[in-house]
Amino acid sequence: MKRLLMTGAAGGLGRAMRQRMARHADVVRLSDIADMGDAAPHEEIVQCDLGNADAVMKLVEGCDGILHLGGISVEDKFSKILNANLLGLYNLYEAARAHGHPRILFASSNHTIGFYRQDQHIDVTAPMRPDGLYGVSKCFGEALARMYFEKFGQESALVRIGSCMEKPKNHRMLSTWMSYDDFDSMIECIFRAPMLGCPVIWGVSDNDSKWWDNSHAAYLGWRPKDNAERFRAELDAAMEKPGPNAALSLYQGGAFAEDPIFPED
Ligand code: NAI
Ligand code: 15L
Repeated sequence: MKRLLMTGAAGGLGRAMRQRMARHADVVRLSDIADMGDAAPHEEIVQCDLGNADAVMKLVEGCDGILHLGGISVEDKFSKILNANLLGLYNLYEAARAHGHPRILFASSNHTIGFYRQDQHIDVTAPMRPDGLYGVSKCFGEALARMYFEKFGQESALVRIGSCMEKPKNHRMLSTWMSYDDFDSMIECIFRAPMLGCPVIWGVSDNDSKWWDNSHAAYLGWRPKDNAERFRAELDAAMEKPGPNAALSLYQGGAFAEDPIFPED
């Protein structure tokens, strides 16, 4: 790509992926509502609120791919989710429509299906079962992306990320973990594919205990290489396994299933 936009650049995943993005595009435009530090020679920095339609329209101009990581990433007050994840996503897709349909990787989440139990194995035909308002916002995002595909031909990958971090933090993440290397190779496959369409893809490494089946997306050629199993002994030594009736052991979305609806001020 000539110019890749990465939103959410100041967040956990954005910071982890930032340097790697240089191999995907000549110029990487970074954006977030928060401070992103100084730009490297191949970077452009644009600080803005995804909820600001004019700012997002300018942000997307000149980009031929978008890695959309920005937004509220856990359960929160609905007003915050509404601005960043619903209005923000609408603004992004409208800007993409106005600026030549750059391909979009939308960071969706396993919390779209968080109420499935951990003894169930599912594929992308399973009905959504969001485990909170955050999960609902990702269901909205997937539906919005799908509508822009059907109506305008806008291609997107709807990546239901499990837990993308350096290593799994608890026993549930032995199933949900995706390594940074595997995410990076997924990004490459998504932006290189001659034809993408609008697939839902599970963002998970090749974990022995994974719950999700990606066989429908084999045409993208993504072959995750990491396996969370190598962290099991370390986790066993570091913490007790949660009891069998804890949300962390019962639901695919883990503790998110127990989150309250956060009141507005
Ligand atoms: P994060 O919370 O660390 O980063 C999100 C970034 O979005 C933050 O830097 C924040 O300032 C920015 N942001 C929030 N509201 C904004 C607004 N109104 N305008 C502009 N920027 C705004 O989250 P993380 O872990 O980096 O995740 C990145 C994306 O991937 C999120 O969309 C999250 O929902 C999704 N995801 C991440 C998973 C993970 O394991 N890290 C798992 C599933 C989904
Ligand atoms: C998510 O959607 C969150 O953004 C992230 O912080 C993790 O908690 C992840 O899911 C998870 O389910 O482990």
